[in-house]
Amino acid sequence: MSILSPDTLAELEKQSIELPSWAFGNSGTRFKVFGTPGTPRDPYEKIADAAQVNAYTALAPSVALHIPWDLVDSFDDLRKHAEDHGVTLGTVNSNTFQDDDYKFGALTHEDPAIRRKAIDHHLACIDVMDATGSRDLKIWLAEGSNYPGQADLRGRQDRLQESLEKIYARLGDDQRLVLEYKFFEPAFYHTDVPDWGTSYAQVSALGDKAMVCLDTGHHAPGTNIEFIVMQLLRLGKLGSFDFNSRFYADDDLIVGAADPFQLFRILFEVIRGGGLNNPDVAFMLDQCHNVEDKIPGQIRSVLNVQEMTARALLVDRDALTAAQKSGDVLAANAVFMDAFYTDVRPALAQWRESRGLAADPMAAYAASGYQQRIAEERVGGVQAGWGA
Ligand code: LRH
Ligand code: MN
Ligand code: MN
Repeated sequence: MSILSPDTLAELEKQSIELPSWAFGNSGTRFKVFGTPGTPRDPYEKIADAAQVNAYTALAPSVALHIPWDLVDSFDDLRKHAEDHGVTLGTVNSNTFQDDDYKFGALTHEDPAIRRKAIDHHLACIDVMDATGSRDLKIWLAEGSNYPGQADLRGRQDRLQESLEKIYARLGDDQRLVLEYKFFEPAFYHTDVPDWGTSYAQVSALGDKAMVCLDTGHHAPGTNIEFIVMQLLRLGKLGSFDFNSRFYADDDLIVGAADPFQLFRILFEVIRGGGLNNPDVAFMLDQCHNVEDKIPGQIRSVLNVQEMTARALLVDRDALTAAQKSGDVLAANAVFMDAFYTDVRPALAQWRESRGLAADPMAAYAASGYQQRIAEERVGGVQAGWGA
């Protein structure tokens, strides 16, 4: 008898986690970008690699794009390529952080011509979504200021709202806008969308098709992220997750690597709030693999999310509620911790085998020879990476 009940397995079977195309390209820090043999040279190769993650886990059926990093001549063709590899194209991420014109802002800029340029970039992203069949436009803004007095905080907030209104107006009936917040970096004194409250205020003013994106790496140390998850679900405004982990700032490490217990607590609130396998909440990774191989890094990541989801589903909710209602603090905590400390890996391996998947996706990928093959075949050309 598995420790995972049929109901739990049914939930796990429905789970899907979108992969970021940029996780497959080279990345690094401002000190060094290390190249890796076999790194994709274009969006087509990134998608082929992402499809490997799905082939071994059945957890990652879609790939997010970042524009202009993933610009191609024909998005219809890219869509067909994805479908041929058994995946779909997902969220389209805009990029207003690598253009000299945006030094002092994009959607918030003082100059209407620069704002227009940034708005037009987002409209072009929606054109891409029309071709790829993507539902979500994800907006993260690198805008802010470094010194007190440098910028008119209030004016920028007003201009942001006006710019977002123009983008929102272009969305199709089945399309959405998700606004990602981040408390600092690259701006250090103030950021125009620093927290969930600001994102919530901005998207609420737009309408039902605008939601908040929560990136787990975008909070000050010690922030109770699961509380924010609870609140946004309660308000019906949690549109998507960017999963990763961090020790210090926006580290973009493998989700669940730094603090698996935090991931467990977040997923518990997702389940509690009805967010698991809810089409309104998109689960994505937003990570970079600087020193480890990228495909196994992504396989490890989706498995970490699956494992913590399984553990969170194991929480005995009736026993928890009873302990909470009776004020039995230690019993409530024990119910919670019992689930967290349950090793679900053997049960998940067994379940995978019963579905025709490899019991150990990491080992199966390593044994497949794919990594060696791409290292041999992908010679010449320029490896994809941030900005390429
Ligand atoms: C910003 C961010 C955002 C970007 C991605 C590359 O730190 O999290 O989601 O699009 O990194
Ligand atoms: Mn992100
Ligand atoms: Mn980030």
